[in-house]
Amino acid sequence: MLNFSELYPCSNQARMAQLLDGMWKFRFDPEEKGLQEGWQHKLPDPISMPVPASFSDFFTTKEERDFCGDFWYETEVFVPREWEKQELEIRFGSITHRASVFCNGSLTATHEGGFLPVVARVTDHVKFGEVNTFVVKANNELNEESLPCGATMVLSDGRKLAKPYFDFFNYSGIQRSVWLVSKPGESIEDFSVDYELNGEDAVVHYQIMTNGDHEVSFELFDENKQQVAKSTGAKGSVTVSKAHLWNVGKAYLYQAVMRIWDGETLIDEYSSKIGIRTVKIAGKEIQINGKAVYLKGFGKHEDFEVIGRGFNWGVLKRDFECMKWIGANCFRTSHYPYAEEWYQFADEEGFLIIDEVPAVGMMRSTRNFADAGTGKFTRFFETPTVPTLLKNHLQAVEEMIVRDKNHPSVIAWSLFNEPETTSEESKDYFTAVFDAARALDPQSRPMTGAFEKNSQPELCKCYQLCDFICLNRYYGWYIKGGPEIVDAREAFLIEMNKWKDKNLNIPFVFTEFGTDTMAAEHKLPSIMWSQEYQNEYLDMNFEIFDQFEFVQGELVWNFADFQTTEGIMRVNGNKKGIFNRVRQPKSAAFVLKKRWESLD
Ligand code: GCB
Repeated sequence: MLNFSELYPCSNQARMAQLLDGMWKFRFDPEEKGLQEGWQHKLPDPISMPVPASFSDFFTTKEERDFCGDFWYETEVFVPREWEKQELEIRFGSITHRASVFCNGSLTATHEGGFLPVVARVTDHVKFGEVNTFVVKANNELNEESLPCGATMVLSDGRKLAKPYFDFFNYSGIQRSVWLVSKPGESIEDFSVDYELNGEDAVVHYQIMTNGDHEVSFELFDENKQQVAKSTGAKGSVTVSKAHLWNVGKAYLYQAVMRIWDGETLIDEYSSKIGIRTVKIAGKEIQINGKAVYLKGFGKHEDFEVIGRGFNWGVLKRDFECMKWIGANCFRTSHYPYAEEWYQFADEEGFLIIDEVPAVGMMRSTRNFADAGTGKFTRFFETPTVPTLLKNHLQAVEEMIVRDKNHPSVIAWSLFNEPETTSEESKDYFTAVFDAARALDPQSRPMTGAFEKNSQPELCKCYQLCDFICLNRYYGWYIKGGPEIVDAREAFLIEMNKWKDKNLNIPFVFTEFGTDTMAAEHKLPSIMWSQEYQNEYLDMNFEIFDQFEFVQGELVWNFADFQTTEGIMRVNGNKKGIFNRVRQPKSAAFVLKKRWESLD
């Protein structure tokens, strides 16, 4: 059980939510002296820093861009006297990767993990009718106990440097919106919904979690704001007759309004959009509302010029427009849960999401791409750090499922990306993760994880945990690229036939396949890195996918070029985007558009 409410902030007659985004104060703390020197009260000699944003790409020196260690944020907020009888929380969409939150100098919350909300109860520390100081001490070091996994090295000049076991740049900071929330002492802490379709009608099972005993009501309103169902009690079921279902590309959202009552007097109110739909794995099919859907789309990143991983509505809007134009219906939140606004918009647009926990880098050799995929075994799940890693993994899974469970767009949970899966230890580890996750989702959505090349059918000990299997495969890129693509095709076919021979009778989705491609590079005949090669590679992959009826989806890697750690495998970032980093199409975008439109 989480000891804080993850509900997205809203304002109504019982609650107020004030957005604290804007220019904050900021300071690096390479010597880790901030706490002793009292920075939790006020930052000495701060610089300015936009929130939300990653701090790295604002700077013009490498020392600042690549900073690894402790860093601090501060803002001042006037808290009105009218809020005196309310409970107050400061809520960060995320702070990467760990944080302590201070209110007027007092520690109010600590949090591990950089991609899920940090909520601090500050009621006992704020001064009503006055300006209050909120300070955050954050840290972006990587290790093998936290998610995502990596290491931190110390350079000869004493500076720390992040060494991720993954390729995306270790963007850090307050990367999502911050809210000051005022709500009643007795309040709605969480709610969940689940659906059953019954002919033209739908039964909505609901549960409302409060921290008190007063009477609770639940109402549903349609898009014309007409009430379509009402019930009382913290747990119950309502029937919506002639229900409008939420469908792929055709979203329909009802408004759920929950209230706590003391007789006729309102104590608390919370409302949220919900979409009535079912998700089921039926044999080899992924079914939404009982109908098979083939997943078409992308693995993405939260990544853009200048703001790094910072949330931005404009980037979100452009990404959805590009995804609709190309005929996509799905994306995976590789490799961490995204800002909540992504899910809200996917709910509105009828997009499907595979929601991924930040369990990436659970194989030491992935820090060196030349090693990854070679079968080199690194005993990742046999080290003394594993119990703490598992604890943090379970916490992230719980926070993700609690946060995202009511989004109709979320159709599956991805509980890892490319870990070692061939040892008994990995099997034990992931069995614990899957068992915990299954107990958390009121909608019992399918659970999966993305497997890399070493997780071959005859070796992998973890695919058995999945309701459908996600494969990340690079035959024709990391394996037998360029002139060897004919052999890549053969090797790919051999692997696919091995999966086929297992007769698993469950769907497979390709969650990664792609080639690095320079947006300006053309070559006839093609060579690797040219636009022509990306197209040939995609055609080869599609020809294989289409031979196996259990392949029920293709999420190409990646939606757009993105920033990575520097190295010999990357040219100012990963260039596997179908769009470049500023969201203009490469030639492959037209290949995908043609195929995906024809698959409708
Ligand atoms: C992978 C990883 C992804 C990388 C990608 C690549 O297997 O899951 O994070 O970006 O390969 O391009 O190498």
